[in-house]
Amino acid sequence: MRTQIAIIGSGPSGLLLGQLLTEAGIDNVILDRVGKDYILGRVRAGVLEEGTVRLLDEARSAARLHAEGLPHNGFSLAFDGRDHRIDLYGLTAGKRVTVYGQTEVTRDLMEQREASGALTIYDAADVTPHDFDGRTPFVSYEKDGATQRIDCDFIAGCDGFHGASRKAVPEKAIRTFEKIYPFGWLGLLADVAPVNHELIYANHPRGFALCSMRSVTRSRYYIQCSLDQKVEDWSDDRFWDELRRRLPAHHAEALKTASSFEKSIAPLRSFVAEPMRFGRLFLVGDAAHIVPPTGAKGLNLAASDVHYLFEGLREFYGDRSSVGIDAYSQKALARVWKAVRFSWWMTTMMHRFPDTGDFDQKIQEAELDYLTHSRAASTALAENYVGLPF
Ligand code: RFL
Ligand code: PHB
Repeated sequence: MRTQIAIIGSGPSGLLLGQLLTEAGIDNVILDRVGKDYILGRVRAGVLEEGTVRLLDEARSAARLHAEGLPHNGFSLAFDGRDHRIDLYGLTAGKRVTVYGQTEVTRDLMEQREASGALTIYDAADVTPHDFDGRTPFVSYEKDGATQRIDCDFIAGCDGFHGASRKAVPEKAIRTFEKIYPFGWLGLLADVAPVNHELIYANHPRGFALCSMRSVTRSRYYIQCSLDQKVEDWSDDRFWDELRRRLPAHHAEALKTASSFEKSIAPLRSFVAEPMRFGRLFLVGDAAHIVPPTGAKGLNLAASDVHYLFEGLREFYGDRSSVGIDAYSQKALARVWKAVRFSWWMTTMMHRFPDTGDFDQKIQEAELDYLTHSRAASTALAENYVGLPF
């Protein structure tokens, strides 16, 4: 088989890139090692920047997002028993974010891909990129007991942090930067009205908590937990009790609970691989970088990578110019590092670290107090949260 772009990974990066290419008349094939239902069973991000929504519009995959997504003009930073609202809309001259689950983004992109007739190969084992340092790259994989091969012009490695693309790059050609945080997030999903109409990020001596949502009837809550905790240790009742303790009293009293239908623990890490291009192989999204979820940036960074790569590929096929693809890594990384910094900063300010003492807690509270009372500091937070331009 032959295609122009072989895309490894059918997560948001691979699907969005595939849809933009298809719309532009550039042939592409997506391969994933798992099946559609497995991909749609993953519960992840919930906050979309305007740039991400714009790209989904461009991919003609945003109809349901516009009908069902919840525009948010602000969020709350809770500490010292009180709420402090960050007015995103007012501080950024009219920008906002949209709350709409990554699962739904993925579902919409998959449906649009199916309607367009573009090929996705699910349950492909041992997907491996080859010869990307030359002019004739190809991807091999195992399916139905046989080794298959797709020849292509370029390979897009959209296969997440644990994927095969980054691993195929020779060690001497890549540099990685990593920070592992000494805690995780325990997340819970339940069909119950959210405690507040906007998100609440809470700093508390017992640890961080986040009140988010998927709709007006579905809530997504997280609490910071230590890495030795197991999901089985957390009954719903234990989770709700712990969440209540970390919220200001008026929210704790208003919190409505229900049986959860998803509960999982995610470790927190910052990771960047440089560069993001190796000959005819490009790394995109989580395959190249990971941020802790505190700044809600992971999915949005995947979208900005896709934007830079898609524009480069469109120029390559449209104008026979490689200027765009040559600039991909540098442009993407400039935005990535700013989001890595922002996510690290939010994480550091909001969490209780194992060595956080009373002094460090006071410093965090002073920083939060400054942040919520200085227009300059709030503006810097808001500008990053709604997303730096791309
Ligand atoms: P994905 O979503 O991991 O998709 C990669 C796809 O590649 C496939 N794959 C392979 N296919 C073939 N061969 C292989 N060897 C393969 N290995 C893997 C996988 O099956 C999968 O289908 O990466 P992508 O597309 O780059 O998307 C990145 C986002 O998923 C991620 O950044 C976000 O979910 C991060 N994130 C958040 N981002 C936000 O922007 N806002 C948020 O509010 C937000 N909250 C979160 C998050 C991530 C979380 N977790 C669980 C890590 C909250 C959480 C709890
Ligand atoms: C979510 O709704 O899953 C979510 C929202 C905001 C974050 C992280 C996760 O910062």
